[in-house]
Amino acid sequence: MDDLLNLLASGEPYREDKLCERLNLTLAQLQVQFSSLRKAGYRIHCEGIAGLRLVPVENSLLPGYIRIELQTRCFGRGKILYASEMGSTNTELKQAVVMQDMPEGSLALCDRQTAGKGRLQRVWETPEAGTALPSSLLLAPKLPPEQIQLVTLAAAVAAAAAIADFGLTPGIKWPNDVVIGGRKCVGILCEMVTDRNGVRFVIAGAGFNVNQCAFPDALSHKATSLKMECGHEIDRRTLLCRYLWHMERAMDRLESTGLAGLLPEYSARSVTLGHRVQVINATETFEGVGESMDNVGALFVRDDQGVLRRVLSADVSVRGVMGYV
Ligand code: BT5
Repeated sequence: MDDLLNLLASGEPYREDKLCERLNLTLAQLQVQFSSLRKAGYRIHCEGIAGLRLVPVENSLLPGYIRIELQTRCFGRGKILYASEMGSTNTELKQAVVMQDMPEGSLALCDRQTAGKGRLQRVWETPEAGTALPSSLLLAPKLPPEQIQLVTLAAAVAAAAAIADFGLTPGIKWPNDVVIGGRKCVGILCEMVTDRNGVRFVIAGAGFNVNQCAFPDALSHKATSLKMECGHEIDRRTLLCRYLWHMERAMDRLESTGLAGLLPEYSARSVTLGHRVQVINATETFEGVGESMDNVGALFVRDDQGVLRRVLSADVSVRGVMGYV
């Protein structure tokens, strides 16, 4: 079926006899493949004598449509696991990595996530099918172990840049939130897959709020969607492909020059660096100003006594003192 999709990806109509010849199939076998594609949700249009044509379906995350739009070298070009519903795309991808050969750049995507994970055992809500974009990307970062958590920053930079491509002005709240107007529109959760040689893969999970019109009461003061911000629907597939393109560039920079390669863009969008923040960890809460980051992505906060304190993402929440950001 993949070979057939690859041929149809050009968007040109193909005659059935030509397809049979190119793919070395009988007409009956070809028709079975077409019927499977239609069942999976692909739209195939009959253009009379010119043949059959694959017609794009807006907002669809079907792998064949994604492949047509990708502009990347590697990201999104591995295997694409897609289902209308998954528990967690991160968990799905992690299980696939253990069970089968998954190349870097593979993805897990769904329309509705029923057990989306946040950091620190928190829940990521993606209830309404087709309005959000829960995505997980398989990475094999060429980074020393102590810099692996910078992948989270790269994902935040890439997600923000993809959103900016739609004319919005997102900010990055250290370390892993993309926000607009003080409300969160993307959450990022990177998880590692290790073996006895160390980190084998990083699964970069990014949950985009795309076309939601409202959020449950508990989230309404701190969540927003791209549609709520720009007033119109955004195609999730186009957004995904922009994100993958920016993510590939961000990872290239991170791998070649470390944090220095990402810092200008990260700082320009940061709503934490240079801003007043409140740090909440298991034992205390303090306020100060986000000052800088070190080369593993830890945040330095100058507290109100003038002491520079190093904050690691794993064990704290950082809030702006004016509202959520
Ligand atoms: C995160 O955690 O922000 C990471 C979220 C990562 C989600 C993606 S979706 C694809 C992939 N598969 C997964 O299973 N996960 C990843 P954290 O910083 O802990 O924020 C979680 C908190 O954000 C929750 O406790 C809520 O307060 C809030 N929240 C939950 N759902 C939200 C939403 N849709 N929009 C905005 N905020 C939300």
